[in-house]
Amino acid sequence: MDEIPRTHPRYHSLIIRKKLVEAFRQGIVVPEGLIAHGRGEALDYILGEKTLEPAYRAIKAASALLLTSKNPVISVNGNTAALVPKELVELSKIVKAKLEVNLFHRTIEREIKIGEFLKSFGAEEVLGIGSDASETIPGLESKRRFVSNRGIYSADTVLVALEDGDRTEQLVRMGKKVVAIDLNPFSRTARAASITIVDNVTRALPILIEECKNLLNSKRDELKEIVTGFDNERNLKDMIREIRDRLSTLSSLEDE
Ligand code: PTJ
Repeated sequence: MDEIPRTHPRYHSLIIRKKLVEAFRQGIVVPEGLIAHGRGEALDYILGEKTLEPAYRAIKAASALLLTSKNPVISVNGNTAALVPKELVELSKIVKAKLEVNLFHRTIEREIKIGEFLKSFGAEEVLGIGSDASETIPGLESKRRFVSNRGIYSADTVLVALEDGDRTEQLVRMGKKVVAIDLNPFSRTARAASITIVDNVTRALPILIEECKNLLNSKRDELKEIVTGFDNERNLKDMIREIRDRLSTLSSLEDE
């Protein structure tokens, strides 16, 4: 593959595309994952390709929630494995969360490949592969319904990224807390989740890791207060207002 010159104005964006295309050729990412990325890129442009204030607030609440959960699980799909494998493993170690492969376009070959890929970045155990995904999320038609008994099925908190709305809704119905990372503040996932981080997963995860490290030694009561003080609906509205204000500034004429 051609080298991308570091001086290219869209260097980072091109590197991310390259990672996804390589992971697609390796059989980790599905073609639909490339389409999903395109949608994400368009939304990221509207955010100005930076982490906005409401996302920082959601990240803080998500960190507190993950640190106070008994059985937190990080759900991994093809795109997240390709984009942030090192960070997924690091986060799982800091908050003592299990890693579970959960795919929309599920095949045993991809499950195994993603599991091995995460292990090459230091993961000790990866759930949800083959017969380990023997439990079923009720009310879900897609192959995302197959989950591990020790993982998503019994989790109290599940972190999902680039997810479809159906599973988030069902997980919440099962009584679980869901942390979603999604660039689309209007998606069903964003609205159904307990805490939605509207940001690019490539920016959000490193910030989430830092925030978890910052809060690691905080008292449980303080962490619980951060979680209960967070209102997802309000935060999503704040995010949409930020986007509106940004677009208003960009569209205003100087002499207005
Ligand atoms: O690996 P699989 O088989 O589980 O399939 C994964 C995909 C991504 C194909 C599957 O989950 C899917 O089709 O997702 P959707 O329904 O297209 O939703 C993806 C959401 O993630 C959309 O709202 C995108 O805007 C958003 N998104 C795309 N790229 C990013 C993102 N959010 C955060 N960071 C990104 N880099």
